[in-house]
Amino acid sequence: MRLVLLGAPGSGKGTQAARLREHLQVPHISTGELLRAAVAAGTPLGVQAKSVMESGGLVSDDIVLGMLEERLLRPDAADGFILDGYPRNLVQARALDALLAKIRQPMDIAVQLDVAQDLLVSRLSGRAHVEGRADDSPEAVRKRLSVYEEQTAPVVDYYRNTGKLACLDGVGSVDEVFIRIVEAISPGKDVG
Ligand code: B4P
Repeated sequence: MRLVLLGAPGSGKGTQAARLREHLQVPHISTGELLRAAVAAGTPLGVQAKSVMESGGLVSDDIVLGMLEERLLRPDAADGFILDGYPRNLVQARALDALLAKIRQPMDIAVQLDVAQDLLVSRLSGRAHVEGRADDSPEAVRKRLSVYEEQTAPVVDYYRNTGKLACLDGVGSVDEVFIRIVEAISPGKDVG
């Protein structure tokens, strides 16, 4: 299965993708994690991405697409993947369609996790205390949420128009949300 997870920062994409990887036995590809690994390794790409990420902005489309293409072409992604954190704007959504057409792996479903803004803020500030991620600071979180509204929310309509979108309630325990996703992606389930 080729699945895209959509949702605001803090909506639970990374959390659910980790569980879906076990369930579907396909790799979890997170552009945020790929970028954080590049930053930690101090690669030229990481050096370029670091300050943008810490401020809560989006890294340039070209950098992220190149990184994603390289990852999707690895053999472990040949039978499917869970894509988390990409696409984040309409340019990326169109680039993904073109890339998947090129490698003949059309997407099966996009799942959007819907969570109210005040809960997103409280989840991310909780993570800031536990993990100390630089982009979970209050200023960066504000910026990430406004970038989401302006640039990423239109991607949801883009997928709605393809008839491949499942919009799910992302509020509840991690288990409850997981069960909703598994039901939505089960064979024969009508989406769109
Ligand atoms: P990401 O790593 O994608 O960060 P995120 O949106 O915060 O999502 P994440 O998956 O980490 O968090 P989750 O909601 O699971 O991106 C980081 C940065 O990288 C971006 O700001 C950008 O700069 C850059 N970037 C990434 N992709 C890019 C792209 N395509 N183009 C350009 N730039 C890009 O979890 C959040 C918290 O909620 C956790 O603490 C979790 O424990 C908690 N939580 C989850 N589910 C819960 C539940 N059901 N109940 C209670 N808490 C829950």
